Amino acid sequence: MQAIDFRLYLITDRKATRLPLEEAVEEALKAGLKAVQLREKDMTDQELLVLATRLRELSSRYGAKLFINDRVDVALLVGADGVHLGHDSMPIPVVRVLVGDKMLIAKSTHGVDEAIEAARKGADFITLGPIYETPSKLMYGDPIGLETLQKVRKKVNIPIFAIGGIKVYNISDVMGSRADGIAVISGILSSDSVFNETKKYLESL
Ligand code: 3NM
Repeated sequence: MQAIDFRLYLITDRKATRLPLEEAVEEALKAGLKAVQLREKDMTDQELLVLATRLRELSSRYGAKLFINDRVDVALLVGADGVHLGHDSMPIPVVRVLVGDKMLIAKSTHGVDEAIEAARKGADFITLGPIYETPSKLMYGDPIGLETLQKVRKKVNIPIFAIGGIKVYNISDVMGSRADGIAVISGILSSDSVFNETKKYLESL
């Protein structure tokens, strides 16, 4: 089983960055990023596979882990390090049969019950959010706040990555509530310098 040896988990959204996505991801990798999730839900299968293949090459070159959102088939094809499942994805135990023990399985969760369920079903780690307001608020609902993070922490033993509105200035609050790491889209991808901002996040962690 692979180790969860990172605390900053960058999630892609090619619409959140002015740079071509591969360039933005490479900037973050150059700055020291060790885990990235490809999450582009509105691409054709062919486009997604091309991008996944390129991100696999890039992440391997920089010694970083690559996760693929939802698409177990794409994750297997490109030799990703893990797959990140959402609410409507295949169930964790089914995915475990497909990917075996060598690939990590992450699950998005939004509250105490979902987090407990993900851990029970065998997720290797979870994201939990949205902690704060996020640009994509409509999709994720109201912020759950640090209180929910603290509650989940008491109930699950697998690593928790806080997500949703995580910025450099609130990292210490989030980590103080005993998250194991943070997952970020806009704070990094929409910044003026992806390289500099990634450095700032990593330093604050
Ligand atoms: N998942 P930003 S919040 C992709 O709560 C995603 O599960 C969430 O974007 C959840 O870092 C979110 O720009 C968006 O706030 C995170």
